[in-house]
Amino acid sequence: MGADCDDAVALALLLHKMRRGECKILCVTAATARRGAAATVSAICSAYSCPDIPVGKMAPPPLSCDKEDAFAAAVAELYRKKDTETDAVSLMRRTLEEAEGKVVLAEIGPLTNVARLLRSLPDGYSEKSGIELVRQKAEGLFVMGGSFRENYAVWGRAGQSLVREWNIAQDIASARFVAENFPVPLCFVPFEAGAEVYAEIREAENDPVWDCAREFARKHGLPCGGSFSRPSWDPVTCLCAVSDVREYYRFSGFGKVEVSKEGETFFSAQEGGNARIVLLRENYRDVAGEIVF
Ligand SMILES: [Ca+2]
Repeated sequence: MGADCDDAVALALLLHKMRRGECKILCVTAATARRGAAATVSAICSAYSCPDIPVGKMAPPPLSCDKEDAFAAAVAELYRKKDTETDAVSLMRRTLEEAEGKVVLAEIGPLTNVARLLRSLPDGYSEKSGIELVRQKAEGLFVMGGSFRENYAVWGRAGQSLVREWNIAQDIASARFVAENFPVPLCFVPFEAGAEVYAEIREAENDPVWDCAREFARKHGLPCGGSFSRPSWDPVTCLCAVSDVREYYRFSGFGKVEVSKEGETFFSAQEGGNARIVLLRENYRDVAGEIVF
């Protein structure tokens, strides 16, 4: 939260679905350590009528991208919200331990917190290691991350070089660790699944999602009068996690995703593999109609 405003749309979309009883958000954690990221999450949850959702903050060290911020500090200040002191990994451990059923995880930022969760040791919240906790309590993880050759023909980029996707690139070591070791099904929702799916964010009073979009547009010198359209990498990932999107996308069979040391991602079908990837159908851009918040 802070680098790109599609994160704000993704959170608002999940909150909209929660208010309609289509999902329940157990907690939200900031995936980067920039100032105001967790506070912006709190501002959006409050504005969208769910002020009691626990929020966690990423512990230091910060990622290199945390030097940049397009909107988080400004939105935090506008809504007079402070970053929580609750640690993201502790909050995820507590949430998983206390969950009655299986939990679906969605990651729309770098995979640092998820890798830390897997590596976490027994603590006051749970006697289980992180990997055991995830194995027992998580149904799966949807990752906005990577880019896969399998989609390039439908995307219109056949033969072009692979995109090194941003979330993976921010913390390649954590992405490699998660891809290799995640103990329940992973689903990679790649760059191309959202890059040409546009969500319109409309100007509204006291709407932190609009404020995120306006500040983002300002920072990048983009036109923004009355509304702002942005690609939907994160909203599409959250839709994959909570909705039936099979009209727009296919899911591969299981296999392994390999993350290269340079941050490229490769999928290979493999029996017993832990990962699937999302594949584009010809009409995938129409999923934009499902991004309601
Ligand atoms: Ca994001």
